[in-house]
Amino acid sequence: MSSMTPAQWVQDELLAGRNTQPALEQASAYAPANIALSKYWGKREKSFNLPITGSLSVSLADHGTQTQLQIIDAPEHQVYLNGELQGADTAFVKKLDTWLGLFMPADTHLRIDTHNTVPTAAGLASSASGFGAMALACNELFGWQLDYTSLSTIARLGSGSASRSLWHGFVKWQAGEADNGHDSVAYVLPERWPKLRVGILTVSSASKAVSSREGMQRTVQTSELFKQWPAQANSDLAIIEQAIMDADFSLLGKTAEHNAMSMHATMIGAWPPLVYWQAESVAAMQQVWTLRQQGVEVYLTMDAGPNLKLLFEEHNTALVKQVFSDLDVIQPFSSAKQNS
Ligand code: 2P0
Repeated sequence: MSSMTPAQWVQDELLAGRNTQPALEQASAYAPANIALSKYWGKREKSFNLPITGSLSVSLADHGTQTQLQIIDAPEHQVYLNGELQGADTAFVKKLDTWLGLFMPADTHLRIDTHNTVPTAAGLASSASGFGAMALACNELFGWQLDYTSLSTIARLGSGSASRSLWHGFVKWQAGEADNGHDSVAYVLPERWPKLRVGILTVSSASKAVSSREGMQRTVQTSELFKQWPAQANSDLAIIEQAIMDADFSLLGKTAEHNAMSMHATMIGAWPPLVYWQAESVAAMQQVWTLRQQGVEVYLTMDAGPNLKLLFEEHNTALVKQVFSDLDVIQPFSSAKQNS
């Protein structure tokens, strides 16, 4: 346990010597969603969202969150999600209020307009891009001039996976060791992989019954299989980093799929069991494996939801789309998007 609260750490250390009042009336920012190739599953500390292991993701280019902030003369923050005003008692607004309370003067209120281009709460990492965009927009609003790696710590305090959503490209979030998380930061990798494709196969865009936050905690507390997880996660992370450096797609895909399936095994071994898959998810997995047996190199990964994310390279796009005609194919390294 840290001797400091997250708010004390943010104000006294991260933002020491920087503006405590907004410097602008409004600001806006965009952050991409991200898909972990080596997953974050399990915290060593809850209030700072500190992970047990590091993780590595690829950002989803134009699939993410655009957020606009404006200072308003009102008694509380007004939060609009995809154009709809959200009630003050919704989980989303409460989470945002808590996060803003880390640094926002008590008498300053914002109108927050946040637009997701991925289905909210469907396991497509919208809380990651949401807090990523908030962190970037607040950096502008206050004129903090923090570098992105420092900003990743404040994004993490909103949602762990948000620490990976500040950049395009491959992003690594290192676990760190400190109690206050000053070393639990993310950074972008220099490698680009223009031929890499991520296909989003939406089985259901309904909100999930068990949040990843709750699911992660239940797994850590009750799953015997979770004891095996940190060693595998650390090893997978190192292998994936090497596969990226070597541009070895087979190794990348195989390790990412194995990592995701092993994470789900820890969830199934929790009590009560945690199964985010639906029948359609399993049917789609079988189709991926059949396709692979037929010689098409395609791998899958899944998060805390029923949807699949397929990993393949450009030359297999047509063959993959023949089987999954509704697939939303993303080019993480499309030329306009740099990994910075
Ligand atoms: C990931 N997930 O690495 C993993 C894989 C879900 C499965 O990060 O409690 O919403 O806010 O830190 O970031 C989802 O967890 O959880 C997640 P909190 P978060 O992408």
